[in-house]
Amino acid sequence: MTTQPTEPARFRVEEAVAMALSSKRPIVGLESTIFSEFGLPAPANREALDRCFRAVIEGGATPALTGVLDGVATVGIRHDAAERICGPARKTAVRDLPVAISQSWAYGASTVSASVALCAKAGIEVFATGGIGGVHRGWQSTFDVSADLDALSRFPVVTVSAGAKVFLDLEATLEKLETDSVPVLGWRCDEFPAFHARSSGLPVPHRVETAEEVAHIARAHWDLGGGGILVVVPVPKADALEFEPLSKAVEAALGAAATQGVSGSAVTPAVLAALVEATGGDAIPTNLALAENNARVAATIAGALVRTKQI
Ligand code: PSU
Ligand code: MN
Repeated sequence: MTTQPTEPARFRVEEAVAMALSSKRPIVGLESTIFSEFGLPAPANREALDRCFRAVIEGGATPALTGVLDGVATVGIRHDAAERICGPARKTAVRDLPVAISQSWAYGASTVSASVALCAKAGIEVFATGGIGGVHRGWQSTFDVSADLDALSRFPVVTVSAGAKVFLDLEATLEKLETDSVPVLGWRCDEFPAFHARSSGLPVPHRVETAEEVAHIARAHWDLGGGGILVVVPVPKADALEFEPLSKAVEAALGAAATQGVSGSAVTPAVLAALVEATGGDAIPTNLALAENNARVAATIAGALVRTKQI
């Protein structure tokens, strides 16, 4: 009898996260794209990583950073790999995951969609990001709808985000979430937050006040066979940008991206970079503050979910 060659490990849950899972302690998933060259410019990306890790830990949970490293889809990338995480990457959504694994990409930075998929596979119930991708303006002709929305509807994970960026079509994004049966919960707010700004003028379908409420809604959703839940948290007041000047900056950013002729997965990183420029860098501290705040809220929700599981 011949022995089969050993398959290389393609999916790994690192030890700290594996231990937290087996002892039923709270865990918060984190994406890597926001920390890579596609998210925030250096050195803000490194600061974001440090602050998010700290917020999760101080909130009593274990951080589970996701990404593909040397062809291994990894959940729980350690903080000591921070330099690599903040370095050059290939943007990796769900559709790219099998390729990143098979072609052994050195570093595939996971977007929200890939991170939520990996969290679900590992059994992690809560995930924090800055802002989700959504339906792009002009979707009628480009068909550009982020795979984040599809992942939110498919995988049973609570995603915590500061809403979505104003360069998207936020109204269409909310419509798509409704079509896909994703409960959207406003964290102590009545309006869908516009990432840098606390509100967009669009109402959220439901408002919640506590992590326990979110946990009960999630359990009920999952009992009924539901997929993901989106919790939207407005950026803290002290760090928010005003909606009006922000909209102007967005127009400028979209114009700049269109002039460069970018399309597909390059659109979001290009507009993000142009937006930082158009706000004279004002967008960066706001982005850092909201990412940290989301990680903190996610940790409290992870704690509440663990408690409801034990009932
Ligand atoms: N929104 C942000 N910052 C980001 C992203 C979105 O405010 O860094 C990243 C996330 O990783 C998100 C991805 O999942 O962009 C969405 O890309 P696309 O629009 O190509 O689906
Ligand atoms: Mn797209």
